[in-house]
Amino acid sequence: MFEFLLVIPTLNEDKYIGSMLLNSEKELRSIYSDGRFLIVVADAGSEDATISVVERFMKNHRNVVLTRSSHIAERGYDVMHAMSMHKSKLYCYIDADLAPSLPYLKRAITKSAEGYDLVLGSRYLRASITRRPAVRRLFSIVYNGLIRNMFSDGITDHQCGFRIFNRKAFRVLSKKSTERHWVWDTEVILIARHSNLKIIETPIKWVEQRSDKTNYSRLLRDILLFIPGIARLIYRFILGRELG
Ligand SMILES: Nc1nc2c(ncn2[C@@H]2O[C@H](COP(=O)(O)OP(=O)(O)OP(=O)(O)O)[C@@H](O)[C@H]2O)c(=O)[nH]1
Ligand SMILES: [Mg+2]
Repeated sequence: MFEFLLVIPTLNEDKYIGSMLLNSEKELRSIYSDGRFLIVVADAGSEDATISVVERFMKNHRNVVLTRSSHIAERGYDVMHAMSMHKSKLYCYIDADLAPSLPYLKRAITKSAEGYDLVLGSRYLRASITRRPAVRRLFSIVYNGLIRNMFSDGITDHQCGFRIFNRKAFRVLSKKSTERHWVWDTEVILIARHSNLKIIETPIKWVEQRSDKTNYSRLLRDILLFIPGIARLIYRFILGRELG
């Protein structure tokens, strides 16, 4: 059994995956000096150089593996599937473009060791460092406020791609999770609350690297995708249709 399993979901990430692998491997080796950790890149059929960058890295690092799916828009499912392939004490996922958050990993792992089942990275705590295009940031804050009020969960960041589950949390989530893409990040929190798991948020550093400008067509696509997803979450977690 591994001490720590890190899953990095990817879709066309050749700009970021190299430094993400290098830095996460270095960080995990400093925390787990016995090397009992595994990094899994869960790729959704990248058409850029992501696969070749990962395969090159794997030649010199035996604790890195690659899983490949041919379906896009199943990030949550891909992460859970990659986790289910390996036994570990802790399961973590971090987005490929979040290398700046890695120095915060040790602190998050300490929270797991203190007994929290779910440790959630957050961009909106006092100690977090966040730089994002203004419109994206505004939408993210509105989304989080909306979900926090609707589900009374007290969580500041429902969509951060930096999380750690312990075995108990992973077992519960694999049994109850049904969302497959972006809404999955929010669903995870609601399932955990519904199942009385211990949850804590921890600060991260999030520096938007892709662009200083908001991509409006992507923003619109995301909003349209979230509306039916939130409706499903309301049905399950507010109208009480979630089964035990
Ligand atoms: N497996 C899988 N991963 C995906 C998919 N779509 C995106 N990803 C990965 O999921 C992570 C988060 O995606 P991002 O595009 O960074 O999403 P975001 O952080 O909300 O948006 P940005 O602000 O543009 O960074 C990245 O590592 C992506 O490569 C997908 O369909 N399948
Ligand atoms: Mg991102």
